[in-house]
Amino acid sequence: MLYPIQNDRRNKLDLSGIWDFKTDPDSVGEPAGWANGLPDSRPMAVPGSWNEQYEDLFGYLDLAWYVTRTFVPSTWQGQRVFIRVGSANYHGTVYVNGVKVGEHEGGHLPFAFEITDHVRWDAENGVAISVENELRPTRVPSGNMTSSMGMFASTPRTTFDFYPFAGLHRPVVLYSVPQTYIEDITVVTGIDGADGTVAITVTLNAPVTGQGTATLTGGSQPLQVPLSFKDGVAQATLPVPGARFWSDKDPYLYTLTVKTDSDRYSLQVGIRTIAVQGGHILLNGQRVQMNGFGRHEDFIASGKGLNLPLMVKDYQLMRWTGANAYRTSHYPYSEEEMQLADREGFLIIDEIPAVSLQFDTDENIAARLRVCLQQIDEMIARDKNHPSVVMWCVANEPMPRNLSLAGLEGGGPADPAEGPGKAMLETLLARARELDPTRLVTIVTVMGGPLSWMEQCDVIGMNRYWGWYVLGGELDKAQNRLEQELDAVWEKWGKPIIMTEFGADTMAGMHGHPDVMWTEEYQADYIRRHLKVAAARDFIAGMQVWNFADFAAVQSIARVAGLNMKGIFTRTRQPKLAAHVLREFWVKQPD
Ligand code: GCB
Repeated sequence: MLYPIQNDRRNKLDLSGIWDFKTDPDSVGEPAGWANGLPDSRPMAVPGSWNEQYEDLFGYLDLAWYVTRTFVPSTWQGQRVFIRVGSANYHGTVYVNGVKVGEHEGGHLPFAFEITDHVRWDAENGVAISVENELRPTRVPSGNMTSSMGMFASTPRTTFDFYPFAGLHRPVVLYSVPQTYIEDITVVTGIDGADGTVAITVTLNAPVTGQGTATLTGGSQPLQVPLSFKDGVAQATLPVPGARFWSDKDPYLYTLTVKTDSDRYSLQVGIRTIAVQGGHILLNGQRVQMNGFGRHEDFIASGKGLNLPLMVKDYQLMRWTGANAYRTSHYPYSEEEMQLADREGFLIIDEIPAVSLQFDTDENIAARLRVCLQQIDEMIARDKNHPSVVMWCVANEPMPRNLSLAGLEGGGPADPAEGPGKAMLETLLARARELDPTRLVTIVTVMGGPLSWMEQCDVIGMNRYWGWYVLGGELDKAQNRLEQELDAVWEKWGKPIIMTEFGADTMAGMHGHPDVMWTEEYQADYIRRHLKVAAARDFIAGMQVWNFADFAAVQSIARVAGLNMKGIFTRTRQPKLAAHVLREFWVKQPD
């Protein structure tokens, strides 16, 4: 799944802008021909979630239609034309000039359909996309489960703690490619002393024989290898003597250009390796700590929609805290984010939308497994060439049936979800490993979940809330329990541990002496203690605070004004006291 580009062989037309929009709660749009135009509509920005653009749409998650028109020039004629949607959450159906061209399940990942035969050249073309985001138990992530969260039940009824924003969240583009085109490129980099290697596999859309070249620029001189296509596939390795390796400290990017008789495609390449050894993560053979945040794509008005100025600002703020890493909690972020991370040198744990997987009935588990596997396939296909992506995460907080926040496993009867959970999680980890043996794999574990679920991970992700959900206001005891638990997990598995979440809700501007829960002082103290505990343990390979910024969650008595307030920054990106604590630890400042 290559990112569409414009060059001398390919064309790209970005349809971002104001589209026509109309809700369709009774599903009358298709028979009524809305794919050809909406009877009455209101303006809606694309990309963007619909929920925050109009007050009455805040809670609307059912079917809705987006329609726009675009001119397609005849200079594209003779090429193959596709429509590509960056993300439609949760289910999208695409129509071109009234004809249904395809549908896709699952948000946060791109999909494309060929539309060559439906295009009107040198004329206006109608594009309609219907999107719906119903919460269902068999979807990933799931909602509307029969089980309830008791007094913490939320509106809407998600199983997860973020607002289920709906809509076209990323750009919709038309692009054209030659009849025989480069369908995919896989780049795997290696290091041998001071030299690098760039191994390339190029796949064409047809099983043809032919010649091509791969050229790497950005070093002292361009390096080139010939490509010989057989059955539409060519493989070659470029040695890069005296290579400049990609890292969080020096995110150096080369440009790889693949050329065939008819096509040309360029992408950025960072030469790096990633591995684990004992309790450490090694980037280019050197120990690296992955410090930073769990985040969300979330902002006022744009919801989960691509917001480029916000993205640039967030990277600047993360750097200001000294962070060098983050997790795409709880779904793959935009391709533009990944490109910026390559350029800015962030180390990413890339996560599918498998938040709070439940292991209830065989039927439900099988339905979710199918979706999760599809999400892993699509995420790896999309992100496999980004040097910034160093780890695949196939689940966040899979849930035991009887969650007890008491912490360490043991003592009580085995949880009924343990067996089915282990089987499913190991299937997901195996799929990610099989598709990409060059990166690390993980699942992010919940407090009180079975330790056995960690067994097949390369790195153990631990979300722990000692001092917040458990032992709130008792930071001495909480610290003690945290230390015990980290040591026990290390002793059991001997693998690097990243604390993928720890945090305390904090109302910006609320102060306390003594520092009670919800005050800025409490969050600062809580974070400082966690970072000290980690600093004393060699097997902690990263500390990722929950969360980078306050974000829209669901309405419940646990979420003031519908916000999760564990941000180090507010939703409008103002620092809380704890941001300065991070700087103390993560930025080595001259006196
Ligand atoms: C978690 C979840 C995250 C929540 C967080 C919280 O463990 O992974 O999605 O937002 O806790 O703040 O409760």
